[in-house]
Amino acid sequence: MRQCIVRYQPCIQRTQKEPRFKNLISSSRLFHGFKMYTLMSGFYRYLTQKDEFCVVILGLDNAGKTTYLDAAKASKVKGHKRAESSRVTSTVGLNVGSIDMNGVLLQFWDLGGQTELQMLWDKYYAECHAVIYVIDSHDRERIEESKEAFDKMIRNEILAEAPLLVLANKQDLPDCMGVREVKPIFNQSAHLIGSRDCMVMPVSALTGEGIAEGINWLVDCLKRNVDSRPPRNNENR
Ligand SMILES: Nc1nc2c(ncn2[C@@H]2O[C@H](COP(=O)(O)OP(=O)(O)OP(=O)(O)O)[C@@H](O)[C@H]2O)c(=O)[nH]1
Ligand SMILES: [Mg+2]
Repeated sequence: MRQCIVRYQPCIQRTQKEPRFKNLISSSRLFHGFKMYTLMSGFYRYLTQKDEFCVVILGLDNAGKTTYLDAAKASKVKGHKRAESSRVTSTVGLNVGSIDMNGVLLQFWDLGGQTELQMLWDKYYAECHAVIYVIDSHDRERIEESKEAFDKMIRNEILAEAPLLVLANKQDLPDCMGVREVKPIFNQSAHLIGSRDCMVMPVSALTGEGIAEGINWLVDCLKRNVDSRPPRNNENR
């Protein structure tokens, strides 16, 4: 004779167990979902993250630093409209701009060049990866003053490994000093420049001549120099 065993399961017990089981499944799904999300977003960040470098733009007042930054953006940023030169006023403090190119993000810090503002330059040295030094090639009277400010800057040990782009600006003006004239003056400081990457280039921030070439050179140097000055977003690699 077949026995029929009916287990007694009180209703109350079933209704208590089911929701607990369901909670377990849903929290484990949530956990895996979260893990997937973290993995996917980390992977996305890895694919899209760009090395970020900071470049400080220095030089005497009126050298053309702010005009240069505008020209640099015009040469590398699609759709950037140049500011009217009559609207560019002397920088007091800091003017910033960025360029996204060749897999890197360049952050430019254009500082004021007036004598009393030069004291602030070294506050930016620790965080910058390269220096652009702008010279007014048309201003023969202040070339020695510019060289002195340059020497003071490169003497600073914090900048020892930072690539240096020296721009003989205002090449569009008649009677300006060409690179052949500017280079020997700044080469007198070769012992201070040492082994860092250094290039003197003729440019016109007004016409845009030579601007893109300088930026390309700088980006190559920054990429080569990552061991001594790692990019901002990647300092722990
Ligand atoms: N002809 C000519 N003029 C230029 C050039 N670059 C800049 N200028 C002019 O030089 C003047 C000063 O330019 P800025 O860009 O304001 O100079 P700055 O170095 O930023 O000066 P501060 O902000 O005072 O340190 C402006 O009248 C510009 O139009 C250039 O390549 N050629
Ligand atoms: Mg300026």
